[in-house]
Amino acid sequence: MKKIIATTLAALFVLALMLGVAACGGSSSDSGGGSGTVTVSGQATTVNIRNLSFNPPVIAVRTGTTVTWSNGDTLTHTVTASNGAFDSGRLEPGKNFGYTFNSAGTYDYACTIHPTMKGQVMVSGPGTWAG
Ligand SMILES: [Cu+2]
Repeated sequence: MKKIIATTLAALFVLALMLGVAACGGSSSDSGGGSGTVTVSGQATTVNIRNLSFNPPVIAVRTGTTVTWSNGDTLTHTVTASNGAFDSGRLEPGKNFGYTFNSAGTYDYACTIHPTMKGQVMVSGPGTWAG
């Protein structure tokens, strides 16, 4: 009987290890940290603000695309382009800010309240959208 219990415990331990590894892998791919550029194929996309970061931090879009920043954080942030192209002003929790990129180029932006919050929008040639 003791052996059965020991075997069961060992099996549970291995199972817990596997679940732990799976959970770790899931959360790291979830955070998107350093996972590179997210290419947007549609004419509109959303960047979520939470935990003092822009998600995804780097996106690639076509001219004519509207990007909406949605502040899902508990703090007020700004979405401010370093080249002055756009500036949300103080974006309170739950508020959105949208900007349509009509000129190709690379747009670096940051939160002026929390300068470590940075993002980038890369805009290339005209997009073709059905309808
Ligand atoms: Cu901020």
